[in-house]
Amino acid sequence: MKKILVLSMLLLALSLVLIGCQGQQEAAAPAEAEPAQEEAATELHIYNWSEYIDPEVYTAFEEEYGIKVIEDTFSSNEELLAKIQAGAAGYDLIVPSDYMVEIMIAEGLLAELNHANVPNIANLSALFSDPPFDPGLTYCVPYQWGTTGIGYNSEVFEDAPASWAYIFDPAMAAEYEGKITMLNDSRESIGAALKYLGYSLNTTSEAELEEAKELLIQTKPFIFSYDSDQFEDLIAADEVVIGHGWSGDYFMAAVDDERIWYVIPEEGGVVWADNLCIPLTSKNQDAAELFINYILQPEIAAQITNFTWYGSPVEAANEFIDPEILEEPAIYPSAETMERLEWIQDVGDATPLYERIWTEVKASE
Ligand code: SPD
Repeated sequence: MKKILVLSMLLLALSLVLIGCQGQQEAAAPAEAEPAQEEAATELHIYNWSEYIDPEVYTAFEEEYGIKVIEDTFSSNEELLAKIQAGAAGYDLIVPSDYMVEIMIAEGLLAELNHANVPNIANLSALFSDPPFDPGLTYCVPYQWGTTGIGYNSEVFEDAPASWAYIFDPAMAAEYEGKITMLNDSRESIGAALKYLGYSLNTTSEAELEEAKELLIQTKPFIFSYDSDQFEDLIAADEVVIGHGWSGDYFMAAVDDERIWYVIPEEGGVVWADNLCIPLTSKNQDAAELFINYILQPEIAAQITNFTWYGSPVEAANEFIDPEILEEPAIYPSAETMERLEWIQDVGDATPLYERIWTEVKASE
């Protein structure tokens, strides 16, 4: 009798445990079975470079999908990285350059793209379909590309100042003292000095980087400002006559002021591509992918290039791009010129060295 009682109690305990487990499984089931549903987005927050899209593209997207686009801007990849690393969670799309995509992937800051939502990826040119910084376009889609070189006032320079010597050779720069700008950008400005010295702009040699630092410090008295936002406007305003900057920004300024022009230095410069990526913290991934797919349409991609004067990675856009842009060798460089250009790459452990050098250049008197 006692044995039967003990057995019954054990059976009762076991059933209670099983019921408890089942209850727990039932409670946990929805989270495991289905990912959290995104609410239909009414807003899309983009963190972009300034003046990097025709605002009409935002308006047309808003009208078509009823999603309001809110843009915030940054001036360098490092500023973008710092903001995302600090946990800024409000962005659905960001626009890092090539090497920064690599860094952000390694730091786990980006969401993988759902390619099923971005069928217009097929419109990309082969050159941009499988970039080394994001193989298979797992995380991002190339947005625009361009070069970094020299912008100038063609009334001051009869012949294009096609050498970094105009900025870095003290004898030449002295002639334009206080009338020169350089980008406020560690990798770009140290990169220009490295190119002038004949080194790779991805060097990790401390000696070469120290040499570039000394050159930048020696050049500083001739510099009006380190500026990545209005370097082209400063030529238009006659504040400066020459500067280090991004191709499209100078060409765009030339639409209103035909004295402004741009040249790729003979020593070479930077070729870069900026990319649309979704931060891991975005709550509107579907809407972000909808926008990416939207701007990959040939006519929209061309509209963006016709506004920014930067190259489009969408090959099918070419037939809609103004011939003046398509035929400009400083926007779509020849294969020969391309050989003189270098992509900025993630320099890994040497990154703090670049940052220290840039801080020292900026702090020097
Ligand atoms: N006004 C838009 C400029 C975009 C420049 N991005 C290029 C970064 C290359 N390091």
